[in-house]
Amino acid sequence: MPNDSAFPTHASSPRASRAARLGASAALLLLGALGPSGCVAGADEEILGVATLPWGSYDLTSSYTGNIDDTRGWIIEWEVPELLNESTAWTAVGQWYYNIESGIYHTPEGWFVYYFGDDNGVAGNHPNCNNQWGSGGTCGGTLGGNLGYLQPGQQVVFRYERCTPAHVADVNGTRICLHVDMKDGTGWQFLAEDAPGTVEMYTHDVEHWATEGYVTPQFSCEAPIKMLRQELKTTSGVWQPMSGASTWSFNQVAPYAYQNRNLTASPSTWESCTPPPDGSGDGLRGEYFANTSLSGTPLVRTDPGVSFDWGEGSPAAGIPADNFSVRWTGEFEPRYSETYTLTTQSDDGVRVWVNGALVINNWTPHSPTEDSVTLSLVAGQRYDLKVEYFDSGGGALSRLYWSSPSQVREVIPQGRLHAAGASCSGVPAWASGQVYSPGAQVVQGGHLWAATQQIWWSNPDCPPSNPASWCPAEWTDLGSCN
Ligand SMILES: [Ca+2]
Ligand SMILES: [Ca+2]
Repeated sequence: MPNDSAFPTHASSPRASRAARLGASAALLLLGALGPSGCVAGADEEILGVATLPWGSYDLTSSYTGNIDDTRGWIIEWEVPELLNESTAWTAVGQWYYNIESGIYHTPEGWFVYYFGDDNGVAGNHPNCNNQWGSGGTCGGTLGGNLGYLQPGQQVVFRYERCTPAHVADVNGTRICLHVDMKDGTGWQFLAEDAPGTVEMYTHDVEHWATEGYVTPQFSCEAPIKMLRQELKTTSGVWQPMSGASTWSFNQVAPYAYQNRNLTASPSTWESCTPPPDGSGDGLRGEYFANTSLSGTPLVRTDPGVSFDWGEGSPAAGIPADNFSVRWTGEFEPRYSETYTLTTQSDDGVRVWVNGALVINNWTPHSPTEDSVTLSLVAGQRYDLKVEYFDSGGGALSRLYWSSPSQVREVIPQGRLHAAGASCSGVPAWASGQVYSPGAQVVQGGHLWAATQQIWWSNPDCPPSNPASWCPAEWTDLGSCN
């Protein structure tokens, strides 16, 4: 892989390996008799955006699960999407490997093609391709000419196959060549790559570097990212369409979604974009604890959903990178009356309750793992949801997906989640002249509060130094009461 300071390096292989490690378990539980509950979402808490996704998130991924060793080539054709916003993020729409990594890329300067490969002296041998990034390079972009900026709606074909002397002099078929057809009328461009024995094959439909200071790219569903055509070359040298739902596995993270997937067609195709908000929900109440036992006074915020990959980092200020726990509470609202599969992806432990019933329980330290439950749900009803999670060391990841016969798997989106308020039932009202220990909880002004310190009736620390007065500085606000 190249490592140029002006360009983010890619780590697709470890991510693919991690996906392969994900185990899956399923349980069947019917909750058709469950009714709606009456919780009201807290509305005054901070709403966190998708910028909480880590740098280099793969928001839409699709993986080929066939036997790559049985192939001798791959053609994949994409259409450049329309970007809805003035994104400042570096974005790959379509990034794929067939030993050589390539893709369609966007920076604030526009769309272009990039590729990485071993430099055998033929990389980027087209006047409008360069090789500024290690052994790979770009075609288009600031290079201009007839391989100038790609435009929305433009189709680009990537063709990988074993090189022949017609492509590269002095080769004997042991290298893989990448040909990129930019539909510019001047023919193919190509480069060579050694050692095809380590072939990988998968795509990331949206890989973006949206993080603090960047804007998450939004793609029009009218001019979406389109994967238009795929063909595989057999060992006997025949190109044939690539199809079959079992060939690709999909994973998507809000705000992106697949639409118009046709995986049983020949060739299989799909589109992806940023759908408009669905539902009026605000997310889930998130309580973050500086221990693995969900104890003590939490940091409280509203999360747009459960979709976090914190890596080796901390989930929030004041919370350690290891040995922390999170409780998300609220309700979720299905779109359809049918059987849903709820799936958690967690590192480490996770457990999920729906309408008070424990439906997923994997409260153990583990590497990224998937757990699922099948539920019969009714459209428009609100179901109580509680997710508890802990990280005991190393990487930390927590996601909550749903899928049904009418929708592909996605993180349960913000609009379909309704954050719980604070649970104030049985908590005493604050009273003047009382002594409160650290962590003691009271209700005051319709909010739940926890004492941040020992509070004496005569405590002089909090101006205006009236011990009989309510002093917010001595308390942590845990949100408005349910
Ligand atoms: Ca950790
Ligand atoms: Ca961990």
